[in-house]
Amino acid sequence: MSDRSFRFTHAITRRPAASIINGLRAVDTGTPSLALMRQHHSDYIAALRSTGATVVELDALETFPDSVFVEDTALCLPEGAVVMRPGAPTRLGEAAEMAPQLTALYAEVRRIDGADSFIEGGDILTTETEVLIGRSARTNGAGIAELAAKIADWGHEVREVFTPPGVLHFKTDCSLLDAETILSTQRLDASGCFKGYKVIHTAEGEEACANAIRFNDMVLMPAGFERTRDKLVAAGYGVREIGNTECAKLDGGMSCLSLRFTPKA
Ligand code: CIR
Repeated sequence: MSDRSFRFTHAITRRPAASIINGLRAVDTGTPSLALMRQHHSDYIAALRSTGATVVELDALETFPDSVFVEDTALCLPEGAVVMRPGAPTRLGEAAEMAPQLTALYAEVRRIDGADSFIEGGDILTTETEVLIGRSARTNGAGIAELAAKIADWGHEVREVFTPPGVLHFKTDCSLLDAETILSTQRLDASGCFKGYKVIHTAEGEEACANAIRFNDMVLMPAGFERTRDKLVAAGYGVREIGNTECAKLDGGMSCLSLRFTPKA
């Protein structure tokens, strides 16, 4: 089996804007500290770079408080990229800001442009064999159907799955660990969507660390979830912990902070 779902030469990130304090959140657990978020963000970028990848750091976009969460603006595949149409009205314009960055790196960039289509990258998990998309408050059936049609000729099959109620994105509750293994909360795995994959569950009470990323030889996960970290280490993964307390106040985790890809030469 290949490993193109977790080996990448590039990542795109965007510096947190001062307006992040107005970012979207399901529950108000306090105002994020911009200084601490910047520290965590630079630790995150350093970790990605330590694998040898090229990491683009885009300037902050004050008009869009949530723009640090670049993952939601695009789906990056080996054959090309697709610019999303975020379902959060305050985030819709972030996708257009990302499009030229992708055009500079990819030969082919497509766009979700149906007026009724909404889809955010956080709802999409690309594995070695399929693209899983969770319908959510941000991603609707029209968005999923349009994306499926737009990537079919690149050889990617879409499977619609379920985002648990009250959970922001499908990937809030799961991550790819390698070609056949997923890190998932028990509540998401219980839906049966990972049949055929090996699944490692987050430890009880540590559901908030399900959003991790496998990036080359490393698994980046939020700091402070020791029991899940120990499970991953015991399973043989090279784990790097990154502070995520400030992004967590805005329902963000490791995957949201980057687009990860290998553009076709
Ligand atoms: C939002 O609600 O859109 C942001 N505050 C958090 C986005 C997190 N993105 C992600 O999980 N891919």
